[in-house]
Amino acid sequence: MRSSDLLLVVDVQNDFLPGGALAVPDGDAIVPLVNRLAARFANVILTQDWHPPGHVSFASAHAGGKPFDTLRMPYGPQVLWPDHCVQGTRGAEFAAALAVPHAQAVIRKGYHPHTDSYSAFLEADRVTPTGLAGMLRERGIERVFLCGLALDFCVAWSALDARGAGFEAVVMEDACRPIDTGGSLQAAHASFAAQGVQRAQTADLAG
Ligand code: VGL
Ligand code: ZN
Repeated sequence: MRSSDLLLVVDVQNDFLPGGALAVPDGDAIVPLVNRLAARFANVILTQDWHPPGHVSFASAHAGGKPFDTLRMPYGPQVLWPDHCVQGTRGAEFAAALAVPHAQAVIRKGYHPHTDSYSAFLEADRVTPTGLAGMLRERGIERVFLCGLALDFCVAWSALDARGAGFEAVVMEDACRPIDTGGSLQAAHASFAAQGVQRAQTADLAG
């Protein structure tokens, strides 16, 4: 890997693992791959979905709202989710088996009560930055590899926004798992092709 490469480890948190509030099927299977992958990068940043109680993305916050329904918000369509990754809860903690002690920063996202943030770069209003793009630019990062959960939501939106911010983006597919609801996985693949997000397997990585 080059010194201008960075691995972004997206939302490897208890609530996205089997038994969690928003379990991604087979999500726990990626953890050993993520650990091995991260060991090859000098530059690693973790993201952490981090919602206040009653967050706008929770079905429970809307009268008659059901998980996996879509609601129209001022900033666009919002999928409603079970309550998940509530600040300070066990579900919001990183998976116990995640072993990335050399991670350099944790980007928390989704902490504004009325706006979701799948992306590590831009909130769902598509204008509020998290600050990650500036951090990466200041540090001379040019290429962002991504792994984690869920492929078709937080990984996909982060990869697309990495491209939008001028970085190369490479999704390590075998170190991700999708939620796959309402055509989300197909849509992610189409956007990757349209926006120049590369798709790779961990075994493809040289050096
Ligand atoms: C995520 C749905 C809601 C994700 C986060 O990490 O992909 N998905 N919040
Ligand atoms: Zn969330």
